[in-house]
Amino acid sequence: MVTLMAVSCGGDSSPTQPTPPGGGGGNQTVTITITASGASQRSVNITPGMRVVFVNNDSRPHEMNSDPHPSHEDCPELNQVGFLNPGQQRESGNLVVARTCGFHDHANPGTQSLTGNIVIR
Ligand SMILES: [Cu+2]
Repeated sequence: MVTLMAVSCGGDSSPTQPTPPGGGGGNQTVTITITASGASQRSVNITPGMRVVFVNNDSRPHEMNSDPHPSHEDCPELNQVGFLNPGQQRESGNLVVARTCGFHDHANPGTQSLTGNIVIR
């Protein structure tokens, strides 16, 4: 189930969000919500060019990065999410390469419930 929310950017200072070049129809996102019990979708399937939005609905910060920990080099697009305070959300970059991207909470690398896989195909 994909929940698309129209969020009006208020005072939240999001970092530079690159506009996808010529994104013809590929401008879609999938949302992964983090709560005290972990990431809500821990396995998502997307098509190349889509992005993943991480929403921190927990009461503590999380830091979402690409596997492997700690180098985070598999899917640099996921590292654009990074540190999320409670209530914050941020998009990944465009995931254009067909592959599987693992993610984890860099602040809690041993917590299985905060890891997951994004399958791009
Ligand atoms: Cu890490």
